[in-house]
Amino acid sequence: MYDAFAKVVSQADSRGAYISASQIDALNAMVADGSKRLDAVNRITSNSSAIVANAARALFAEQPALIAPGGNAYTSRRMAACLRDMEIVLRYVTYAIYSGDASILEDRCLNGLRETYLALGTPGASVAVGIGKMKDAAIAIANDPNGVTRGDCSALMSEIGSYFDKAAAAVA
Ligand code: PEB
Repeated sequence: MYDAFAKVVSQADSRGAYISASQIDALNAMVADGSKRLDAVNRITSNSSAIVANAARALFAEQPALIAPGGNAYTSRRMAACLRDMEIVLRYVTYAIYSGDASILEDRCLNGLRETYLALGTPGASVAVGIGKMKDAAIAIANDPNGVTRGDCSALMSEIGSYFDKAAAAVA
């Protein structure tokens, strides 16, 4: 498991090289913009229940077969498992945002998830749709200019989007 700093160190070490000036510049920029990152994590974390519940509602409105008898989210037990899964993915995405690196998301959440869903008979493509809806909601919340110092958050927002995309692609 890496963060943005440990990854650079590990890559330099495996080459037996010093950390390059461009790598230092990139990490320096990440530190300089660090409050944006922490604000984004804080906002997503503190709205996580709403992000999950709204994404799930929208998913079931689009794909009602999931909650009809025989569906993959039918019965309270499966519904609970589904909401829990979405919450797990969102939580790991927040870890990736915080550390500026996708490895914790990849290693501890996405690795083997497609195979798990195949074995369970859970439709990965539907999970991916749910993740896409969480992405839109999370970015809308994280990118809200009200209540924070205003600045350009476009790079951070596309980084955040990339973690959701990675999660969706891993199960679709
Ligand atoms: C992954 N999900 C489920 C299971 C596991 C995961 C391991 C089987 C064990 C259990 O039921 O608890 N667990 C989950 C995860 C990690 C982990 C991401 C990462 C660390 O440890 N059903 C739907 C939707 C979708 C869904 C499409 C969006 O109709 C999910 C939510 N996951 C779902 C369902 C089950 C499940 C299990 C319904 C239960 C399947 C079943 O028992 O029939």
